[in-house]
Amino acid sequence: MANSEYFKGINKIPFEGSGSDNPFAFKYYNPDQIVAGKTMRDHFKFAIAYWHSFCGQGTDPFGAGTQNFPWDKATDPVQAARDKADAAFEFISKMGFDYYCFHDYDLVQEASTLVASEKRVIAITDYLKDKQAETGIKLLWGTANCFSNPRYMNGAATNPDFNIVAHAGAQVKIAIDATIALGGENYVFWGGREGYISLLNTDMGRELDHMARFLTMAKDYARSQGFKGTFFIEPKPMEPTKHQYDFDAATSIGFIQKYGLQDDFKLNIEVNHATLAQHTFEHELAVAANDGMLGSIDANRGDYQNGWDTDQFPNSIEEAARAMIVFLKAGGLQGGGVNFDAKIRRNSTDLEDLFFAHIGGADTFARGLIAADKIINDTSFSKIVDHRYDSFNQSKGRDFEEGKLQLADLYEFALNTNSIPPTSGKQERLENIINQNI
Ligand code: XUL
Ligand code: CO
Repeated sequence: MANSEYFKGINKIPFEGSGSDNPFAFKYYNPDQIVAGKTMRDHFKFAIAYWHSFCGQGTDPFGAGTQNFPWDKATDPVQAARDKADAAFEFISKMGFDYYCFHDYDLVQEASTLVASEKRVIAITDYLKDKQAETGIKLLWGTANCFSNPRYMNGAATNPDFNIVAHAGAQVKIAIDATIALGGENYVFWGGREGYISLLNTDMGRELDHMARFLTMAKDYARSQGFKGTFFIEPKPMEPTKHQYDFDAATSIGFIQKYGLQDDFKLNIEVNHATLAQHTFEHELAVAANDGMLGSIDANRGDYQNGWDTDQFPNSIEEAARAMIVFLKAGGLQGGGVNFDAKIRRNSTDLEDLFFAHIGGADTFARGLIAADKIINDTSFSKIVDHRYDSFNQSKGRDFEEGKLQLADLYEFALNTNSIPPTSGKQERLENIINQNI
C-alpha cells in the first residue's frame, strides 16, 4: 500500500458530458459508452507512458528539469522506484485508465553493472506485481531503453561492436522477463539508435541483418518462456540518429516480411513519428492496416511549425477523426492500445497539469471515434468513396481484379473505348462531411 498521496485534492476523474465545465472531468470519454459495437474502454485501452509522466521532468537540450516531482526524493534507487510506482498507480487509478507502458530503466535507475541492474529490475517488478493486483491496472507493453546510456551511441542491435550487441541482448532478456512476470500483453521495439549518423562508416546491409537476428532471438526467447503477446516495431524516421532503419510503416513492414517475422511482429504507430516522416497519422495507420499490421498506437502530436518530435498531447479533433476512420475500418487494434507517449510542456509545472493533459487526450480520441463512426455509417461518406471504384464492381473491371485479364485485354478494351468522361474525386465534399461531424 502507498503511504502517501501524491495528487492531493484530486479524486477519480468522472465522465460528466459535454455540458460540464469541471476541468477534472471527461466531457467525451465515457469508458462504458458503446461506439461501433464496443465500449470506448475496449476500443482504446488507454495507457500511461511511465517515462514521460513519471520520469521526464521537463529537461530540454538547453536546460535542467523544471518539474520537481515529489516522488523523486529517496536516495536509495529501489525506494525511489517504489515511490514512483506509488505515484504512477495513484495517477492511473484516478484517471480510470487500465494500462501502463514502461522501459526497464523508467521503472528503476540503471546501476553500474548489469548484474546490479537486473537485481533492481526484479525488485521493482515484484513491487509492481502487488500494485497491479491491488488496482487491477495492467501492463500494455514493456520495452528496454537501449539508447540513453552512452554505450549505445552507435546503436544497440545494429552496433558495429558485438560486445554492445550482447549487452543489449542481456538488457532485452531482462526486460522481457519483467514483462512476462507482470503479465504484459505486448513487447515493443522502438529502434532507439538503430540507424546511422554517417553512411560513410556504416555497413547498412550487415546492420539490418544483425537487427533481424536480434529480434528473432528476442522473439524465440520470449516464446520459450511462454509469452503469448505480440511484438511491435515502432517506426520513426530520424532522431536521435540522422537516419533510423525503421523509417516508417512501409519500411518496417518490408523489413518484417523480408526476415520472416510477420507471424509475431506488428506495428506501433506514433503520431509524431508519422509527421516526422512527412506522412499523416492516418496514412501510417492505413499502411499498417492494409497488411494486417495495425497493432498499437502511441498517441501524441508534433508541432506544425518546427517539425521536431515534440510529443505534445493530442488535441486536434479533426486529426483524431480522420485517424479513427481508418482505425474503425481496420477493425481496431490487434493486441495493443492507445498509449499516451506525450509530455506536458516544460513550463507546465503543476502536478494537476498531468491530469488536464490526459483528460484532453482521451476526450480528443473519444470525439474522433464518435465522429468517425457517424461519418462512416450515417453520412454519404462511405458511399462516395465506394462509388469511385464502381467500375471495378462489374464486367471488365471485375475481371481485372480477379486476375482474369492480360495486358493485351486492356489494349483491346481501351481501343474500343472512345471517350472517358472525367470523374470528380469529391474531396471538398468529403472534407465538409468531416467538419459537419466533428
Ligand atoms: C521515442 C519513442 C519511445 C518509444 C518507446 O520517440 O516514441 O518512447 O515509444 O521506446
Ligand atoms: Co513512442
